[in-house]
Amino acid sequence: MKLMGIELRRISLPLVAPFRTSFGTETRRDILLLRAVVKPDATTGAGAPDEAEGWGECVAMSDPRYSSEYVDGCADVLRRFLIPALSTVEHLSARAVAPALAGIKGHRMAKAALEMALLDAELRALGVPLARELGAVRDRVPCGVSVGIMDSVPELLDAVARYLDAGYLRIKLKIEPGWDVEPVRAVRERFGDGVLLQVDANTAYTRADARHLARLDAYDLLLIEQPLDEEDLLGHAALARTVQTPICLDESIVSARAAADAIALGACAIVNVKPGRVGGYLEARRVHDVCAANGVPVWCGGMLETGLGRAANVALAALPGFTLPGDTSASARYYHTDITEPFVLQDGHLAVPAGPGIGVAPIPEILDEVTTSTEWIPGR
Ligand code: OSB
Ligand code: MG
Repeated sequence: MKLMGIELRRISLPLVAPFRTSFGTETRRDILLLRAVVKPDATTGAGAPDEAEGWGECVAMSDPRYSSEYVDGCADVLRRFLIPALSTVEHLSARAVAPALAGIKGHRMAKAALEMALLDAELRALGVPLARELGAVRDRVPCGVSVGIMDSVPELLDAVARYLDAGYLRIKLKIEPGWDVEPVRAVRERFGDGVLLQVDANTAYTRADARHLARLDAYDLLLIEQPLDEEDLLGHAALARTVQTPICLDESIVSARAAADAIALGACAIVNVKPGRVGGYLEARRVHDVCAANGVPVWCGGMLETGLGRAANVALAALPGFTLPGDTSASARYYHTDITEPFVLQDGHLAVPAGPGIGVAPIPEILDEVTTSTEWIPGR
């Protein structure tokens, strides 16, 4: 295909409730969307449109607190380096994006958004759903929900009760020093042993906290997600020998190679797969493959995406190695009004979109209402 250009579009969406993690509190999302306009190759086939459009969602947050990336930085690197780098590619395809961008170091979330937009455009032109392209084996996926740090345990119990009533099949509690054993104990006591329960520390602990974290073993958790610094693989391996609860990595897993290394070192027994964090959906599939080859279960993480990123995440979560419920919650968990048709929980599951590409698109009037800026970057 030929890249005609990319529209960078910034939107601002208020969250339904503040979301507090060990790294900060989000009350609204300032999101960078990409709209790729391409001319498919003449060989695409009879009936193929002569122009196609595809959407990408960049998962970077406003501040570099989850990872080093942040939304203004992503817009800058896309505009100055990543989009221009594609104009020199001879036969552009979604598969060619990552190799073409490999000379530019890091910036995986920005790269992932660009690849997603081109993948969506390419698959739409071909009439192929993303789920089929990735190798999905299910038409719906089981959903969990990530519950932020609250001001009090009673508030937390109310929030968890509402999510369980809504049908969520797994609860993840955000934890940090001072908010860990007590909220976990309270949730277990109130909702019983049948609830699938896990925790996420977003790197808030150190190796010295191993004995303290072992106290969580009493509560039959599915996993402890990213307790230590993202670069501390050996620390996670040591922790895994002290704590019985399986260690799951999020921030540390920035590629399929990082996943293979972490598994080989004994640093994790479970992996959270986030396409933005690993540079795109195609690398995310390779993370899945590496984990599957090692018998390591994976689940699909989330970054408070709109319906665009959610559609693609749900397609990924339908792959066979995704054996645990993901942070693929319904639109209403995040936003009063999503920019796509809302994803609605049915029996604790979300349906995998069946249309071509990511299978959803922004609703123009809603998109315009939440847009704060647009910028057109020509393909060459
Ligand atoms: O660590 O998984 C995380 C949200 C933003 C940044 C990091 C994380 C999260 C979540 C929420 O836990 C996942 C979601 O529901 O999208
Ligand atoms: Mg996490």
